[in-house]
Amino acid sequence: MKRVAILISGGGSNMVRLAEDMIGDHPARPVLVLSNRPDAGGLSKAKKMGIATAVVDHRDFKGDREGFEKALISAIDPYEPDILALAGFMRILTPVFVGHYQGRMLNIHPSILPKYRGLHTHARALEAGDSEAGCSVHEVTAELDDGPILGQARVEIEPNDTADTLASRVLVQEHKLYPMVLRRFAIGDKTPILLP
Ligand code: NHR
Ligand code: GAR
Repeated sequence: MKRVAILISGGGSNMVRLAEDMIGDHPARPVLVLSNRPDAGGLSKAKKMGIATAVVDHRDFKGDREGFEKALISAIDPYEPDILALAGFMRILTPVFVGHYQGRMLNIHPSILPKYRGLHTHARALEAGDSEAGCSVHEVTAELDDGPILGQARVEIEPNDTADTLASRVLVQEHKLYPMVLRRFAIGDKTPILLP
């Protein structure tokens, strides 16, 4: 059985979907939900699901990203995770952290990579006049949103879409895609999943 730590910063809807999927014959189980924000809504959801939680507040490490990441590692490693799943985690990670969990870390990003790495993906897709948007699950490497793609899902952009309406339709696809990818990643299958 693979052990999964999930890193969040916000509401944690992707985290909930991953955790809900990890039951029965699933090859993995959630062992920790960690947030860099003490007020992240996902923390209480994880507690309700009986998952251990931890907080490492990045504001306690002003300007010291490596100090923050060493504290993250110290909070995570006692749980002996085999896999780290970033799920709306909003801090860029340096090679200190990425190297420690090399090849064991996934992220869900709200764009069809390689388009729109980084932040404000939906506004950028609308600004560019794109006809579709979506999300990607990828392996985390030292380069931001650049690791091997493990799955992608697409949605059509509608004429009246705003960044918010688009984000909520993409989120529905994230909730389908991420559990499918994690289930396969846990048994070592990295063949990309393309939805729909
Ligand atoms: N780190 C590495 N090395 N590689 C990746 O692929 C990463 C990563 C860290 C986070 C998630 C990510 C995304 O899916 C992710 C992928 C935060 C930012 C950002 O600019 C960018 C991308 C992602 C997450 N964060 C600001 C920072 O200074 C803070 C923003 C905030 O706190 O709201 O870290 O897009
Ligand atoms: C998701 O849409 C995720 O793709 C995005 O944040 C949202 C988190 O929602 N991630 C990023 O923007 C990373 N930069 P959730 O907390 O409800 O899962």
